[in-house]
Amino acid sequence: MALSRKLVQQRSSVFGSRSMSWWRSVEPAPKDPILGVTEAFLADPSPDKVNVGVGAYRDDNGKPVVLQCVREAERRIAGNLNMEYLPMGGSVKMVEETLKLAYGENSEHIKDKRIAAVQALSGTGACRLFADFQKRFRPESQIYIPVPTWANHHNIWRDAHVPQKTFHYYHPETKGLDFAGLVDDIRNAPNGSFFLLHACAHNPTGVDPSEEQWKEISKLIKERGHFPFFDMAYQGFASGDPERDAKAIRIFLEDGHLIGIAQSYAKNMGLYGQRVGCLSVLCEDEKQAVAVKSQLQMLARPMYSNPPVHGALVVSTILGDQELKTLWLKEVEGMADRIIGMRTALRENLEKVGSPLSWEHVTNQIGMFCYSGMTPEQVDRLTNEFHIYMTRNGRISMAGVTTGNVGYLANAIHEVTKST
Ligand code: PLA
Repeated sequence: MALSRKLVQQRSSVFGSRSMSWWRSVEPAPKDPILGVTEAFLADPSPDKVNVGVGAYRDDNGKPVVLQCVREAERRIAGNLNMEYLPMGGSVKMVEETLKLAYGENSEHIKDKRIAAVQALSGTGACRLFADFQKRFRPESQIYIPVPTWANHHNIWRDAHVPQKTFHYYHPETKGLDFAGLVDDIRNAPNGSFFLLHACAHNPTGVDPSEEQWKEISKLIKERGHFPFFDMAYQGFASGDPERDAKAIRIFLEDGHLIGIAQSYAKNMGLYGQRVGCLSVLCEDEKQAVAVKSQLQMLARPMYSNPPVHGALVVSTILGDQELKTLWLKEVEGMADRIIGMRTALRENLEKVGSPLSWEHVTNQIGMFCYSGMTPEQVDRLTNEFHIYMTRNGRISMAGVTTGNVGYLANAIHEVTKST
């Protein structure tokens, strides 16, 4: 008896020490540069705190918004919903409506069934699915990513094991597009490279190419035989009109490119946590599109099997109904307008508090973000002294600025930038 107890003890200590060693080498991961800001904000008890970190739309009282069209769609759905699995490629109706937004209501490509498209786990999931697809079928290729870009782009293509290169995009001195650098990089990339482009409202810079510049970019990418992949996370947030914000994509389509697009309803329908989006790949013909779609599904199946149903149903209910779609378009415009108003207010307040610096870029930039030009050290002071939370690259989420906090924000920005 005593012996067997000893044996048990020995055994458990062997198993115990072995199981302890399994994760001994695991170090804590670095904080996410964007979502880590939200964590720090939530932990701060100060009543003055302001969160202009993550790109999440707030109303003028700083409250999260559920769009009226979404509320109405949910009302219509309620009770009619079963909880069955969607197909691996997601809701066919949602995907159909989503393609119209990107490729155009009367797109030939949709009619010709040349687009392989699946519902994706919002914009992130669409990018990741594409990155995995790229790795599987073009394993030798690399992806060119703009500098700067949404930080998660680097993680996504890294985890898909696609080698990354960067291309020039933003010019810190002019606070505008580095068009010459961008053009050079497209020219010098090996033929047949993948280029990641923000379709509109570039994150984090708020700087988009002009229509003329897009035309040149498109021609050059075609000449060099590159593959353009568009991340369209903010359709509607640049101009207030989703149709106008699809301009860059339409230019590429006119030029006869084969393209890929990641679409997201997180921002423009306020469906952040529902994780609803779409990945599409324009193919040479219907047969190829069928094959590509089947492979995208094949990638999804062992990862998450099939996408969530609720958000997809909300989207298809809204976009499939003229009245709700009109309401949605009005609400998107309303969100974009409030942000534009806050840009003007921030600039005016900075000028009012006597900042000698130029803040013209605050109103020139478009979309959800203002790329302020503040240094990481200045951002740290904003956080430590003023409880203002934002990413250390100086990006301000204009969607978190309100009539109530814009004066406080401007004053704090002036305080930390006046000695430069
Ligand atoms: N692509 C870009 C360019 C983005 O800015 C974001 C979100 C996404 C894709 C992914 O969005 P989704 O998966 O929610 O559809 N960027 C946010 C949030 C708004 C984040 O970092 O996840 C941002 O604050 O930059």
